[in-house]
Amino acid sequence: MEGALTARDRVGIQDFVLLDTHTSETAFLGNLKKRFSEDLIYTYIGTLLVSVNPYKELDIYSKKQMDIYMGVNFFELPPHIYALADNAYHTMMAEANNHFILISGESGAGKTEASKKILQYYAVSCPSTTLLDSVRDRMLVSNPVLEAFGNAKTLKNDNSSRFGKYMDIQFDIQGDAVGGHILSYLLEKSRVVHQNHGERNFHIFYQLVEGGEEDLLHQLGLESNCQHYSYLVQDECANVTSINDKNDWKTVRNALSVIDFDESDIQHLFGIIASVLHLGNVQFEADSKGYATLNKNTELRWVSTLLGINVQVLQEGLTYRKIEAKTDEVLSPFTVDHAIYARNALAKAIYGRTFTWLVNKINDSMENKEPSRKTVIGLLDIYGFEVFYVNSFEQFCINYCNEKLQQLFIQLTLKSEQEEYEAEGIGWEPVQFFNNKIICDLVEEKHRGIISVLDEECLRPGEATDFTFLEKLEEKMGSHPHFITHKLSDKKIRKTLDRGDFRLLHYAGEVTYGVVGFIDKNNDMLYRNIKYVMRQSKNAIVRECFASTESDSRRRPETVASQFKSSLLGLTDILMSKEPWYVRCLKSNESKQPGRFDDVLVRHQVKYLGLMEHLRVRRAGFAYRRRYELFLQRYKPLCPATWPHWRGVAAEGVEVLVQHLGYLPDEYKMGRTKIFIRHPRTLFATEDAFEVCKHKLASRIQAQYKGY
Ligand code: AD9
Ligand code: MG
Repeated sequence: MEGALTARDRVGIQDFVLLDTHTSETAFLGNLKKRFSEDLIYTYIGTLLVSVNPYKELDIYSKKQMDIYMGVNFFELPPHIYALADNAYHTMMAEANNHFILISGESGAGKTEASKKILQYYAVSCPSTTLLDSVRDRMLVSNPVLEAFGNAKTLKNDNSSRFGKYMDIQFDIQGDAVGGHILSYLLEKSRVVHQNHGERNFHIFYQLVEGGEEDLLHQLGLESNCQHYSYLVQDECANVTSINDKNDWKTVRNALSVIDFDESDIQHLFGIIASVLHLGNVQFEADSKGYATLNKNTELRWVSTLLGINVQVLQEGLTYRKIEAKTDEVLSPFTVDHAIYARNALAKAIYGRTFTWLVNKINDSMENKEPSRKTVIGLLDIYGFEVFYVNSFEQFCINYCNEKLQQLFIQLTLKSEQEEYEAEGIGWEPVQFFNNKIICDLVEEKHRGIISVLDEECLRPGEATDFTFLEKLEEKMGSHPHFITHKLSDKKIRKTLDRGDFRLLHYAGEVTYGVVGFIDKNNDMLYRNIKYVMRQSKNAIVRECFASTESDSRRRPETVASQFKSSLLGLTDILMSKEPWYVRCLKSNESKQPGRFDDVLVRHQVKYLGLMEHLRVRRAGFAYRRRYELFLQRYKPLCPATWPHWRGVAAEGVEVLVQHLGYLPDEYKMGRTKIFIRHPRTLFATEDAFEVCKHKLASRIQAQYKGY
């Protein structure tokens, strides 16, 4: 009988910790599915937020909704990304420390959307002054600009992030959002010159060609037709129903003026985008000796005009390599294949460096120069785990990055949580979990990991090939339980592998990588003479991008994978110094259909993201812990025996205090240095009492609690 259904039957449980059936995967999925069918895409596991992509617009992100969540205790309202954002914000304000929100999940699960919602919440809801409005506007519009240059349609997601993004949002002591800073990670540059079937190049190219004003296109020598550009038509999917390039162009164009771009910056920036398109159309022919020549060079002329580089110099840069002999320089001509390679390398370099320039420019515009104390909330939105039919170096890097973030999650939740109970002497039944450290080591270990083997091969130019790299891997990794190749596998598995493949058993599933292109992409070579040529550019951005900050010495530059590895280690350090919050995004189905919940797909993600283990630790564990001294310092006005001073040992003061507040024995435990509180509700009640008390004793207390 419909009427007999309770709200709980209908909408499920909003916090898995409260799910009273035993913590089985089936009960977990049942609850997620029930909520999803009611358009309730968010569910908590304690303070962790699980989000299931609805693939349809929901009316839950209005200003009115933001107001509802502002300053309200986490568990009093239905789960929402705003509640998590608000909780992180208020904790940051109360504790005056730095936080970060780790948003994870596979490609298309909804990470970028979640990170945008959080940023909007801070920009719209936090206290404001007119002066600050411009900083906030810039923070907000930085998104469409970076997405235009750094996102693209893939087979998994029409707006897939092809770079990793970590953004600090800075707050001043009053809680105003006063500035921002972005760190970007490894852009998938190869997309500029090549896209797999069914995928597109970066959005900005289509936006410019489809949406650019007639005058502008004329100035840039562009035709208003994507089909004309070989870098855009490789997969013949320029039009995507979910994307409106013309409208997006207007948004980006408008955003650029908000972020302090003057007309000359804009002209130079679009000059670069257009020059990349023209470069893609530059064709070479073989002369009688088989060397590359340029027959029809209209396209090259456009590149030359737009970049402000002499056409002869440019042509020479694309068809010859300068080799420095003992006393002289010798020009060595390219074959056609070689020239195409050099042309593509140049297009990738120009685009990649311009992207970095753009991030720096956006950072300048969001910078807050006030020297006052600031705290930050960091937002991490990276490319999600991905498996395609063909996987290459790019997927290897992206999936390695996801392994690292999973490892961080494990360290901060499952592992350290349990280690802390042990260290604090809290009785505890350990929860078993799969630790993916073994896969991280397989990829990154010094001298022995896949990246080291690849780097070693990259040091043997002329001798090493992608296949010798594979052989070395087989020698070194042979018996590793997460690594197989055609040669190393048994008959049944061998059928599923090509001779040029290696397969990694990632935490999120198996991925087969084709080795072709690994050495080349890891070296990311750009001939020195073409770099010199670029430095002569009259286009200010190009000149800046190729300015000789990188040493011209003969020392080998760090390889792409090694650079990426170091930047991820740096990121881990940044995150480890802050307090974590988690959003785990789940993909509801593979075909991007609104409202469809694919049980098998969701179950798989719940498994590999370790959500059940997290729930078990949470249910049996303690949501909140604080050092005795800090806990007492904050809440001592709530008990006559501890106010205004407790003269004894802090732990005893805390015991007196919580007895006075009526904590039940099951609700908390006393560790060696900290009090552990099982459920946030208990703490929220204490916090509410503290707020009331603060108002009552306003002047006396507030003097003591300045800064809280
Ligand atoms: V990737 O790793 O960058 O390839 P993301 O970032 O995880 O991936 P994204 O946020 O881009 O995925 O979401 C993919 C698409 O799902 C969006 O373009 C939306 O169409 C859809 N989506 C995601 N989250 C929501 C939501 N909260 N409400 C409605 C959503 N639609
Ligand atoms: Mg994304």
